[in-house]
Parts: sequence; structure tokens; C-alpha cells
Amino acid sequence: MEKLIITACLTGAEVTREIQPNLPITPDEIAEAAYEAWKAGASIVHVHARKADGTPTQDMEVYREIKEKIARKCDVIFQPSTGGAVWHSKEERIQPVYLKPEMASLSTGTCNFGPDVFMNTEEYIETFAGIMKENGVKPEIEIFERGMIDNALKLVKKGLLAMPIHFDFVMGVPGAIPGEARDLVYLANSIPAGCTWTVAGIGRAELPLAVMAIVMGGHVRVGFEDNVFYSKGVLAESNAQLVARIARISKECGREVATPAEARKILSMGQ
Ligand code: KMH
Ligand code: ZN
Repeated sequence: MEKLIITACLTGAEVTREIQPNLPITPDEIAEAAYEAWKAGASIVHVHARKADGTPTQDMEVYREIKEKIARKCDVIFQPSTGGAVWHSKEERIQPVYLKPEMASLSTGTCNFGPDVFMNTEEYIETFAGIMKENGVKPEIEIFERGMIDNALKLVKKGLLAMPIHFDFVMGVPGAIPGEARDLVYLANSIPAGCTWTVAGIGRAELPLAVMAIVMGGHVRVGFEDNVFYSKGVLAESNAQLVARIARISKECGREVATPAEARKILSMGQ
């Protein structure tokens, strides 16, 4: 089995300091959280930028500052979000891709997102994929429902996305695919051979799905964007604490954890 790639989703667009007092918000805090997560075993950081007051922003200059501050500390793979917050426009959402990060997230379908709608029309998806291709950015395909896999494969047919695809199964968002074991088996069995996948379990689905991914040969995403707790009713101290637990479990299962350089190879990046 390949080594395990751990992604740390450090901040997200929805979590607040009221919910998680240790949420990193400023570029300095996000860069420090990325560095701590990397030391704990993360090879990718999925990043959402925030304004100083904590509001989510897709401002390219804020992402630039975060990207540069992280790069000064370590070689972790920087993966900005193109999902942003549900109320961001298409034009705002794509901004960080113009910084030519190694990776960026790309959701390939619309779904309910709690009381809101996370909008990804065919036009959004194709525009985002085209701009990522032009800028040499590897998309991580965010899957919230089974049909989104097929939408990603349509991009391959249209020449907008290269194989092998790296998928991220985001499971347990209220209104989208649940985070049951059978759902993960279903998604993992629904992607083409040679593709890679990671799982981002939301809330209490995070740890059980991560453990499944470790033994199934998938990869794992953990962090405050997806889950703010360490255990029931106990807030996590940091993103790094959540990463360290996954690294520990994986090693106990006999699966070593990938460095960023190893993750780049596993994900066929830069070839
Ligand atoms: N904040 C969600 C509405 C992504 O980063 O690509 C979308 C999201 C997906 O987080
Ligand atoms: Zn995100």
C-alpha cells in the first residue's frame, strides 16, 4: 500500500472562534498552523483565507501572503480553496488559482450545504477546471455526492482534467452524502482504476472514515474545517493534534505517512 497522505484543512469558511477558540485566522496564524500540521505528518494543507475580522475572503492578496508565509516555513503542499463560502461569487472563488499553487480544490457539482446551497453549475466547473489547467494547478476533485464523480470524468473527456484524478470524498455535510461506512465503500468503488482518493469526514464522521481510509488504501483529511472536536464534547487543541492522531493510527496499522515529496509522487504531480 502507498504511504498515507494526510491533508490538514486548517480553517474552512464556516467555523468561528466562538465555536473553536484555537481557529487560525490571520495569515501568520494559518502559516503557523500549517507548519505545526506538517511537523505532525500533514503533506497537504487545504486553506481558506479570512479577513482580519474573521470573515471568509477569496482575496488573492490574502492567499498570496499565506502561501508565501507557509513556503518560508516548510515544503507542505499548499492547496487553496475554490469553494470559498456559499455566498462567494464565481469570480471571487477562482482568485487563488492565479497564484499558481501546486493544487487547488475543485467541486464538481451542486449540493445542499446545511440550510444553504453550494453552487457548482456545469459552467462554473468547466471555467474553474480550464483556469486550473492554464495555470498548471492540480485539482483535488471535491465529491459531495456520487454524481459528481461522473461530472469530473466529463471534464477528462473534454480535455479539461488530466488522469489520474485525485478525489476528496467530503462526507457527512448535512444535505449531501452521509458519512456511513457503506457510503465510503460505494464512492471508493465508483472511481476509475489508477485514481487516488482521500476522505474528509464531517464532524463525528471524521475519525471512523479516516480509520477506514487508512486500511482501504485511501488517504485522509482532518482539521477544523471539517471537525473541531478531539472526542465527544472535547474540543481539539489544534489542527496538528488531529493530524498527529491520524499519523499515529496509520503507523500502528503498518502504514507509513508520506512526506510532501512522497505525496507529490503518489499524486502524479509535476510530471
Ligand atoms: N465552504 C464550502 C461551501 C472547497 O473548499 O473546495 C465549500 C468548500 C469546498 O469548503
Ligand atoms: Zn474547503
